Order: sequence, then structure tokens, then C-alpha cells
Amino acid sequence: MLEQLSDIRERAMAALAAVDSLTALDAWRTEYLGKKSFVTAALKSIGQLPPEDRPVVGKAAHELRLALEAALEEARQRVLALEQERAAQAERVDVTLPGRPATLGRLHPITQILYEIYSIFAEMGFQVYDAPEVETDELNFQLLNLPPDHPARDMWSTFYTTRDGILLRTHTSPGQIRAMRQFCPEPIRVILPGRVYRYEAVTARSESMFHQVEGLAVGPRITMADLKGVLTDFARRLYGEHRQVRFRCSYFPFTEPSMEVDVSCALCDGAGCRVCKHTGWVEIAGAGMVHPQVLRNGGYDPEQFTGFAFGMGPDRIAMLRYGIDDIRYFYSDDLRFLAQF
Ligand code: FA5
Repeated sequence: MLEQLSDIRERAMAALAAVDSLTALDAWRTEYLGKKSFVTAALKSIGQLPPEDRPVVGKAAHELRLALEAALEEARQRVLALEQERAAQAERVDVTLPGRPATLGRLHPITQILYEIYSIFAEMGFQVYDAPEVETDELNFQLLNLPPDHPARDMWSTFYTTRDGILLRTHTSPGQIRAMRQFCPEPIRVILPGRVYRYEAVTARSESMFHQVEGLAVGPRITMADLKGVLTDFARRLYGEHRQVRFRCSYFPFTEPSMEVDVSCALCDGAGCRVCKHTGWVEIAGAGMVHPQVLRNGGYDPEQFTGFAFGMGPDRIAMLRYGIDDIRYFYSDDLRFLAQF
């Protein structure tokens, strides 16, 4: 028995020296100090030994156990240090490396132009009024003097939903009726920004989805001079004093008289290019005095109130502003383009 105990001691110590992880250490503890280990068994069997052998064997087994326990504790410290070293190696960070810069997002160029438009009109007393993109045929057309078979509907062909009479708005003008019905009989000064949709061919200057900013002023003594003054002032503030503005007679069923507003082309400076269709001018808005019937549809008495309205295209305004010769860049999600603004 004594010989066996001394064999075990040698084997255990040799095995412990090779242990280099906490898992291996745990296995070693089970093998040499666990319930089924030789030392535990030896201590338990002392009672069956002849009485004269008991003190010697008992002392030797007990001493071996103490020695193994002490060695285990020592090895635990060594293995812990080893594991820490290993973890430090694996998770090493080179604090001298330059950091990875966080890429900052930015506002889409159209959003930037919209914010600029809001602030110019805010200074003139216009507040932003939100109207839905999914509209009724009644508001988008009928209450704007476009009954079902009106030929001017062709200019504003749109996308229809499966629900009868519900469509994607072709312009922000239906918002005029909504604003009038909400504010009547008070005077109004609002702009209505948002997306509009058209069923038409996509080209360098026309998209099937684009933005508009509608403007509407209703009051007791509003005239065409107010409209021209507001739009001229707007164009100068946005593009600078040197930019030329011109008004052309036009036709819209919901304004009378009507006009179109052009700004001299910033891309070619009036010489002619594909964006201005070689005319030197880019149309940025339709406008006019609100038609008496439209005022009535909004709840106002046209004998007491007059008003002006305009609908401008911020996409084209942005093209002029930044010298972009194709509207499709705005919606192609190309970061090489978008990151420039
Ligand atoms: C209208 O939509 C009228 N509702 C504007 C209006 C409002 C007139 C109030 C009178 C009173 P028009 O279809 O011309 O009009 O569009 C207005 C502006 O939107 C144009 O001047 C142009 O700048 C822009 N626009 C029109 N079609 C497109 C398109 N396919 N892509 C990009 N911009 C467009």
C-alpha cells in the first residue's frame, strides 16, 4: 500500500506539471483527489487493515492528500496566469492604430432644397400644411374644375388604386381644397410640399415620381401683383439677384388667369442645353389666381375673397441650383452622387 501511494504521488505530480488549462486541471483534480481516486479509496479502507499497519498507512495517505491539494492550489495559480496571458494575446488591441472614422449621413439634396424653400416662405408668412399623397379623384380633379372627361386630365395622367375614385395625386393642388376647408373663413398663407406621381415617360427632366411645393394665399384683396412679387422674391432669394424670372401666359382649369414661371437656365446660362430644351429657360412653376369656383369649393365667397396659387417643382429647382443635367440621379440611390451634397 505504501509503495502504491508513493507511485501515485509520482504519477500525479508528473501529470500536474503537464496541465496547462483550467479544464485539464479540473480533470486532474477528479482523477487524483475525487471520490473515486486512489487516495480517497485508501483513506476509506484504513479500517480494514491490520491494526498495526493503520497509523503508518493512514498517515502516509493523509500526507499524500495534503501534498496533492497543496500542489493543486499552486498549479491553479500557474494555470490562471497562463489563461490570462492567452486571453490578453487573443483580444489584443493596438491602441496606436488610427480609428475607423464613422461615416456621417446627410440630407438628400431634394430635402435640403425643400428646407430652404420652407425657410424662404416662412419669412414671407407662409406655414407648411401637410396633405396626403393618396387622394380622391374628387379632390385631385373634380373640385379643381376637372370633371371626369375634361381633356386637361391627359396632362396629369396618374396611377390608380383598385379602390374606385382613389388615386396617387398628380399634383399638390388638391391640398388647396383641404387647406381652404380647414381655414375658411380666415385668410390663408400656406405652402404644401410633398411627393406627386405621373404616368408619363421618364426623361432627363421628368420623373414619374417627383416633388412639388404648392403655395396658396387667400384674402380680401389679393392680386396678381402679389403673386408675381412673391415668386420673383422667392427666385432671387434662392438663386441670387442675377437670375432672371419670366412669366408666360398659360392655362390651368383651377386658376384664372394662369401663367407659367421660368427661371433663366443656370446650367448653360441661357445659351441652351438639354435641361432647358435649348430655350435658355427652365419652367419651375405653374401659377395663377385661384378660380372663383375653386374658392367656392373651398368654402369662400369669391365676391369677398381672392387668392393666388402656385405649384413648383423642387426637383427642377435643385437641378438648376446644383447644375445637375439629369433628374434621374436624385432617385437612383447612388452614393457617389448623393455624397456630394
Ligand atoms: C401643376 O401640377 C399645377 N398643379 C401647378 C399649379 C398649381 C398651377 C397652382 C396653378 C396653381 P405642372 O404640371 O406644370 O402644374 O407642374 C408644376 C411643376 O412641377 C412644373 O413647373 C415642374 O417644375 C414640375 N414638374 C412637372 N412635371 C414634372 C416631372 N415629370 N418631373 C419633374 N418635375 C415636374
